[in-house]
Amino acid sequence: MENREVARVLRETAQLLEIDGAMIGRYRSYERAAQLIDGLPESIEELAKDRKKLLDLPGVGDGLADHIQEILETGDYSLRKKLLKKYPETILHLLDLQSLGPKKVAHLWKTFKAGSVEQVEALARGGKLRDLEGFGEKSEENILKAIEVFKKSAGRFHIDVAEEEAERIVAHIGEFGKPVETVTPAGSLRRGKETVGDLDVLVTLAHGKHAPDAVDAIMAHILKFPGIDQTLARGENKVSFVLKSGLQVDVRILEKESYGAALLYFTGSKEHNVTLRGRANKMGYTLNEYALATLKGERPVARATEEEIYKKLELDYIPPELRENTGEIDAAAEHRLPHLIELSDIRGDLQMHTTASDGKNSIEEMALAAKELGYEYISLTDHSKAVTVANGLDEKRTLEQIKKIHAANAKHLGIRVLASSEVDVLKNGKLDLDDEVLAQLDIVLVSIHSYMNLERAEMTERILAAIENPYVQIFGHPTGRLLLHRDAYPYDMERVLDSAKKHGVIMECNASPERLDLKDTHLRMAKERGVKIVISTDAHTTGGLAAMRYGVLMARRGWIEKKDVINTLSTEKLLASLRPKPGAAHRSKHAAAASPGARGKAKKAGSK
Ligand code: DGT
Ligand code: CA
Ligand code: CA
Ligand code: ZN
Repeated sequence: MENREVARVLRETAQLLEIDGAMIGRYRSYERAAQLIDGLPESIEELAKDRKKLLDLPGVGDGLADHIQEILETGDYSLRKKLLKKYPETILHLLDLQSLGPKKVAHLWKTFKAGSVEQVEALARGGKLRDLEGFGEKSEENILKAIEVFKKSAGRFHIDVAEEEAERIVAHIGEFGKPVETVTPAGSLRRGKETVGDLDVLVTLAHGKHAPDAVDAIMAHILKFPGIDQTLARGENKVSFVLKSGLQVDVRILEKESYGAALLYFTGSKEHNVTLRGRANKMGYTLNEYALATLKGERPVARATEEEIYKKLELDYIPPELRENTGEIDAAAEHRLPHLIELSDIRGDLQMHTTASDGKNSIEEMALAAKELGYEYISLTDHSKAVTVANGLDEKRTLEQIKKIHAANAKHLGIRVLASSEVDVLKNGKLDLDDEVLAQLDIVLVSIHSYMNLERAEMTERILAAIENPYVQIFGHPTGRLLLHRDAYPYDMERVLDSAKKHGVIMECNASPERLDLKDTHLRMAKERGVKIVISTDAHTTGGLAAMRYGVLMARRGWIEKKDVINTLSTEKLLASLRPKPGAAHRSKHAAAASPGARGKAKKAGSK
């Protein structure tokens, strides 16, 4: 059983307990265990083979160890099952709604016996929630908005979830051995889309004569994949099934000769394919999942690789991330496709949290894990005080944190740790920390975690005010979207990007698979204006640092190149590329080497 699955069972138990009105400590312990297991770098299943190791985990006593064992053995948990006799399973969907916590869900259940999204929607539409204690008209509105997001995202999955499932399936199919030659995920996953509807997997067979029932045997093997919940269809060379997570998978088995054509077809997007087919037709060809062929006589001219097909169509090779029919085919014809950024270009990570706020690892643990990844620098961005739920740091604690970071650097960890903060942008656009403290930070990153339902105009002004603040250097997760949970808050992106360009503020592409924010189209807008990008993981654990690749995928979808991204630079160049701090104009070019203390007396510049 995967860590994620175990964590899900524990988390749902915690939520059900909270709805049920259990004591805080009781459900918190389940929630904490879920978080812990989610963040573990090793497999909980492996770890649990040795009970002592399980008990060594922070916060895991005998009781919890028993529960985890039970979940691993039975795939479920008796307390969760018991609670689901009392409440409908659909009540868990209500908890997915951004605007409803367990308290409110419990209230809705008690008052109306409402235990599903449909029921709550009907109540909200009927104006039945506004008079309820703790709700109100605004909250009714927010619930309806959240229900819209829920419906839109039903049946879609975060990219990391889809990727993990795909890896497991690919490994399983690979175990069959000959004549299976390649196993490749195509579809939206290959295009690096932020959420995935279903997996499309292609299996090729080696050349030569196979046993007549080879394909049958392969299909039978595929259907033995342990994660399968239900088989949907089994055709001549295609099987479809649904995994326990609810993710659907289509696997196609094909001859190697037409692999390129099939890969092109099933990678999509559909819109890219349609335009490509149009071009093929104009050139006297047909293009389908088997081949690029002459219109007359249907003689195949290219089919084994995508490269050959693009070449015959007189196009440069188009990376999957660009295949959205947003100008990539013209660009490929005119040899002006971007040279997309790659994961190996990344030299550091500029947003992450430690135990000082809501992270799970210490300064040194984060630094050493980042060093393992080959990075030259990281920047620690613990929350500021406004984010009380994340134990945000006030001025005093921020100064202490800076000292701790300096002390860590003094130990020569082999990686530079930059002192930063994820400073909250307050409702009025002001920052959550005093200028004197901001002046002490190596990098000032700001972001929004409150009042996300402002009207478009007010939100635009708020963000512009933040960008105009002379201390602000990076704007973190700029649209606040939580994939499958919360839409981006609306504001005038063009004005904000123009202002970011004017003031030299960097826009973040947050790599957390829950965010991926800025998204592709916004990144492209930023690039067109010459606004620089930073790709950061926002990791809350050492394991979270691995999310960088999702951010790079999103950046690639936004046509972003190495030169657009500041964390491809060396430490010195990176620091020199940031917006200069107020009062730093007289400083020498050796900003990177200057001691932060020397900047302590920076004059108070007008933050509005
Ligand atoms: P998803 O699964 O919703 O995240 O998105 P995709 O892009 O993976 O879409 P999917 O699974 O429906 O189809 C995979 C690819 O196969 C798609 O990108 C293009 C191709 N494809 C599937 N059905 C059709 C079709 O009816 N016409 C064309 N032209 N292409 C199709
Ligand atoms: Ca798909
Ligand atoms: Ca599909
Ligand atoms: Zn944040």
